[in-house]
Amino acid sequence: MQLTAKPTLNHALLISICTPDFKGDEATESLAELARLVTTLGFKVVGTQSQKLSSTKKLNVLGLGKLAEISHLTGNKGSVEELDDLEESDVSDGLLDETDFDEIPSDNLPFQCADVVVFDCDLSPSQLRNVENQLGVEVFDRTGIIIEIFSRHARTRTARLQVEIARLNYVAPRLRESTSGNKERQMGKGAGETTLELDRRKVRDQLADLKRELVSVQDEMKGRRTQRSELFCVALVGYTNAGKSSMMRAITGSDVEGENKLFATLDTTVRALFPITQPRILVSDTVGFIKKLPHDLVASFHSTLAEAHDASLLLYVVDAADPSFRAQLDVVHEVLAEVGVENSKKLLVLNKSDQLSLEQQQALMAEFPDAMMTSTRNPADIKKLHKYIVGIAQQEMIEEEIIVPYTAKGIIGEIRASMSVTKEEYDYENIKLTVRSNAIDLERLKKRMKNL
Ligand SMILES: Nc1nc2c(ncn2[C@@H]2O[C@H](COP(=O)(O)OP(=O)(O)OP(=O)(O)O)[C@@H](O)[C@H]2O)c(=O)[nH]1
Ligand SMILES: [Mg+2]
Repeated sequence: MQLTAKPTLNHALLISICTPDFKGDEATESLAELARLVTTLGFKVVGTQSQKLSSTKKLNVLGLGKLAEISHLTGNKGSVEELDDLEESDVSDGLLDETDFDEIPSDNLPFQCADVVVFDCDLSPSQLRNVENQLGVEVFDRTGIIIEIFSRHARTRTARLQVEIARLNYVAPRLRESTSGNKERQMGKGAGETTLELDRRKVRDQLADLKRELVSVQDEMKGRRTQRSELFCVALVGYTNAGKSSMMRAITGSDVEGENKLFATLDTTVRALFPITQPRILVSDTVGFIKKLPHDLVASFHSTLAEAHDASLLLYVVDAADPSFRAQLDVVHEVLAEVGVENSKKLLVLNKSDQLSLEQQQALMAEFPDAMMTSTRNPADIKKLHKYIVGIAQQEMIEEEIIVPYTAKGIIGEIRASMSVTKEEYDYENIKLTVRSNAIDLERLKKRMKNL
């Protein structure tokens, strides 16, 4: 198993282990999602296979029959033939009887040999090594795939650091498994230290360095957030590919990248709502979520999601055209609760309405009466959302009357540039402005007025 992906096109065979935990179509949906993940990574899916198991905890995750079948589909490169000679009873008792195997009907045979096998579940380091030896091809589990995508998509220093920490945490136990028994001495090792111990020490040191660096970067980010804290902030949160970045681009008039691939955004971007309001309203785009998001990755995105934590309004963007959006929304709620985001006002945004019929849209609005139906491709919807956001921001503002002498021209200009002026009255010496703004800005203004 290798985590530094190769640029060559890999032909992937996907394997679903159907445990009793899966309900209804969950296994099929999850496998379809895995196919999208694997495609995002640049692999070509050449086939899918499924195996029914009582649990994924046993050392051998594949039964003999299935193993032989998959070995055939991957070019018989591993040690599986030896297993053919074994009796069924010699194999892990976690497997159900061969007759109990319940194939997903969508199983299809690859038209070409697969050189990578991807499991739609997490495998322990020993399970992974076992099956890799049996098949003789590279094997990934779901977490491995997600971490690989995150590694490739991370652009800023913070995202890179967070992903690298998660990757090393994932690699560390696999490193132990893959090099155990190697007692060779190497340069740079301490007395009596094995290669494995040396490798582990290197990973530990690297992790410590990365964590230190992350803390300093996070302090910087925190500083920047504090500077903005008096402004009304909106955060776009949701499942990967729901359309958050597209929405961000539409409501801020910016060129934030939005792509039809999973986890296009790994860094938080912050922009002002457009058309610009007084005071400005900030919008932040965040990392997308996915089912079974590795725990380390959730933890590592804690700081990225701090934007959502500080937001006064959360827009839960869902791809309403995806039949599994309700389950996806549950995942979003779970992850946000896990990172401690449960504050603020919320709006459910049923996006991609252009993909729905009128009847489907009406049914969804009846099911979610408080939601807003949008398409990022419809300017009228973007206007409606802009108006909604401004309305909520206004509710949070305080109205005050400020009397400014005509002589203080600078201050009048500043008020107009940073606050919403709802009324103006003029007398001989002063201008009386009714303004709406946040408490901090108003306090600051009043202090300055006193010193005039
Ligand atoms: N039909 C349709 N497609 C949309 C709409 N909004 C976004 N998309 C498409 O959906 C895909 C994903 O959009 P993104 O904006 O990248 O999604 P995201 O939520 O930011 O995804 P991550 O960054 O991976 O979390 C892109 O191909 C968009 O063009 C919409 O309203 N209608
Ligand atoms: Mg995005």
